[in-house]
Amino acid sequence: MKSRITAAGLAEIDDKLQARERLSLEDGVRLFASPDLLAVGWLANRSREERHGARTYFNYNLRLEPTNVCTASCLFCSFARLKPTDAAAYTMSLEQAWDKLRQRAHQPLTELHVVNGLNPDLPFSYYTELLRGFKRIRPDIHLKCFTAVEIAFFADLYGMSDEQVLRELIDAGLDSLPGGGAEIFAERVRRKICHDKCGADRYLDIHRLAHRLGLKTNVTMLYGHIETMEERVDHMLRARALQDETGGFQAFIPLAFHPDNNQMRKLPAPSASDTLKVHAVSRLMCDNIPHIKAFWIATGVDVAQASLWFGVDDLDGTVQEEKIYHMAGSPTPEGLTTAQLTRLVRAAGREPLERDTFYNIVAIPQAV
Ligand code: V47
Repeated sequence: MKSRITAAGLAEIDDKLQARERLSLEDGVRLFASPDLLAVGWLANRSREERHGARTYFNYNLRLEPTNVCTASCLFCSFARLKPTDAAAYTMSLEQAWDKLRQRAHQPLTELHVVNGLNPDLPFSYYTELLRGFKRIRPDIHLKCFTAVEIAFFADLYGMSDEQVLRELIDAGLDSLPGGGAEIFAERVRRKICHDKCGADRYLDIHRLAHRLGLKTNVTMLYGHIETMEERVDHMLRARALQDETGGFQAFIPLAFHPDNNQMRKLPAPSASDTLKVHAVSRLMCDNIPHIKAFWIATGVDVAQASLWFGVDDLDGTVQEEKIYHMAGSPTPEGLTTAQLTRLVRAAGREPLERDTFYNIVAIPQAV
């Protein structure tokens, strides 16, 4: 492999990795520029195996999006509806949202992942009651709810500080924050694709604050639209810098842009090789974030499976009821069973493990 790494122009990067030196912005850009996908993947896989061996994680989770009414006008979004009167706009009552969990009483769920549009017509008590109700129905379930963008929106709308919002939500049962809303941190891109929601600094400040208050969080990166390779690597480096400070990120999650039914529909979707490369480079750049997650709904199931040799050690979970990607044209199933996840990990020659949100092992799946 050494000669292939050298031929790919990656010998210096390989030396740095072996000497445990950190990769720079230029190194990241060089990895993206390399035409040798397998060489980049090999480096990422080595880092993955150093940390996790063949272990590959997923969880038994449920996705819920109680409202898609949203004041923000992100160009890439196919889910949000600006006006509550729009035919496809919806807001669940608390009972309807709680019913979604009640209906899954037979499933051994360990996590509920909740995200919403930025709905200006709901009181703050909607969200605190939502969480309290979920915990009443299933006291053991982990509530991973509300992106940093939602936290910022709540603070501005209800006249609270970001810290007050987080403290009240924690009091109501919030256990961690998902990574959504990060998009691309670079100002040039944000101005174009998501100008009217919380900026990169506030996103990172809210994660910093959440970590200080004892919450774990994830961080995402929406790729494959108008961003440059430098901007991708800059994004990874900003996540890495915060992780140096707090250690509170559990997973870095690249999210492949889906172009259907949104204002950027003229753009092509990212290719499979770009997706594999983004995950591989994420593993190499974000050297202090333990898990690199392929969200199979975004990558597609087959590419997520292949990514297990390109730096990825986590496949999110069963998901179920996802709307954001399916409204943007994702052809993936609504959910996967733990048996299906187990089979696809094993078929890739990796070791499947069912985890909880904190990566404690819940079950070692038997051969199926
Ligand atoms: O922030 C929206 C993205 C995100 C599109 O924390 C789109 O475990 C592609 O954050 N094409 C929400 N992406 C999803 C998310 C997430 C997913 C999986 C796991 C976790 C986690 C978080 O979805 C948004 C935005 O970046 N998104 N529209 C689209 N058309």
